[in-house]
Amino acid sequence: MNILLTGAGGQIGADLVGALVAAGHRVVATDLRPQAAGQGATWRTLDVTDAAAVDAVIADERPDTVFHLAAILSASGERTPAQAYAVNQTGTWNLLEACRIHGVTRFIFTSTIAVYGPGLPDPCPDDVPLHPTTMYGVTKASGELLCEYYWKKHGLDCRGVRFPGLISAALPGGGSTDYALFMYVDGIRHGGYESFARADTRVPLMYMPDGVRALLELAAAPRPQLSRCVYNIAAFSPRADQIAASVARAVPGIRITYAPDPLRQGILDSWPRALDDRLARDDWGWRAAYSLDAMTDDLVPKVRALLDQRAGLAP
Ligand code: AKB
Repeated sequence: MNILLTGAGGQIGADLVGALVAAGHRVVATDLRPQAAGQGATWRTLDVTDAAAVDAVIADERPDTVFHLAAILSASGERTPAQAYAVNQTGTWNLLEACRIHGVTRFIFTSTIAVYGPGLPDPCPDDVPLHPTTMYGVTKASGELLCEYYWKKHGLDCRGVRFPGLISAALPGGGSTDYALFMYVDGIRHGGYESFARADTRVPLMYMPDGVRALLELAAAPRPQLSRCVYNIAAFSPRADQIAASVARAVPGIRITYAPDPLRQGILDSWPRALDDRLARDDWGWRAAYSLDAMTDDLVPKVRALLDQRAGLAP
């Protein structure tokens, strides 16, 4: 396939670009800043808030599938709501319009547990009233509705997943679930971490290889099998102190303490603690492969390698 990604320089793109190239697709990776290491993709600069630029790149590259990853995450979005609105809301609109105008076949949307608000059942099913508490959640809920609209009104085959907090060998970037990733990164580089989330915090999380596989499997699923546009997907929902124990098993001697940050803790407490992903399982055979401990065993060497590589690059 001819694939174009937005926000390809972010956490998901870091793993998805390589997976798409390895699967034999032609990949155009776009972001505000093109990456030096191309991973076999062509890189182009793209600001998704610029409608003319979005139109021009879609007209020029003529992708058949677009993976729309560009977004400002929950914690950053509360600090810069206007920017979150521009990137997440206007950016999604710009992409959908360009896809419609230039006849793109398929649009893959990355939604999130942040579309949910407080007071929902655990595990939380796909179809419940959505009352998100963050600009990120508001714009992603709206993006889901836009996907449904463009599918029903214009036949643009929009599909997406509601991602749990994703964990990978990357440096954290503005999400409220970053406490989980920091336990690995700071646990390894500093021997400990003061978590901005309480020890009993519990939200849905997922290891990135499962997240990337979910996008690839959903993108490839025959449309008649899909009963909706956007699906919950789930993996595991440990308490923060259970993550700490899992990291400590693989990195002995680390010290994790807890000093909740009101902004991010408030956001985390507004999300469901677990997701019901039955519809994704039934419709396209979704199954997460990694448990918390299996993730830890795979991730710790990768985080060490990332930190070594960055230390090597440091002046
Ligand atoms: C965030 O914390 O904002 C993201 C998410 C759950 O979508 N990781």
